[in-house]
Amino acid sequence: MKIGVISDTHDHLDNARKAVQIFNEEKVAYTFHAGDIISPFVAPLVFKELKSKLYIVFGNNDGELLFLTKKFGEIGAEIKGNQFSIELEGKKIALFHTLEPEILDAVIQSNKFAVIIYGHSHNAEIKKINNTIVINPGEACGYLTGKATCGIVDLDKMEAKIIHLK
Ligand SMILES: [Mn+2]
Repeated sequence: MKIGVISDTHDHLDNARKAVQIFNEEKVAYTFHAGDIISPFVAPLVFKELKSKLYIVFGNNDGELLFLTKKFGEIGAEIKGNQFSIELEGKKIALFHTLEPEILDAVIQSNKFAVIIYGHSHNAEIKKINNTIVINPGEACGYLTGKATCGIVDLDKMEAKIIHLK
């Protein structure tokens, strides 16, 4: 089973659409958004086309919390506050926008999660530490680094990849 991973879309509709298209083509079973969506209208304009279940946490730039929750709720997605974890096929996934480095390290070193997903830095990175895949899919918007990216994790193979959106 594959999961789609995306963060920091920051209202870039074209890149978010491309990511949704890739997630649909790759037939991901779930998609995780690690925050900084910004505008609620991104739900009906872009993420409505996503075929998989979508879980979202807020980022520090998400301000319209109530309307974001409402509009994403209308397309069947779930905004889970600032942090979220779920078990899929016996593998625990953690999702948050950011953590202090020492706290993030402690969560990684706990070995309790198969996959840890976060964003915020806008820098794409994949690490495998013990049995945990730690993935920052980078920024889907591409505004800060010039690299617009998302990610896909294969939970069966325990492999992750970064995908360039442009
Ligand atoms: Mn951001």
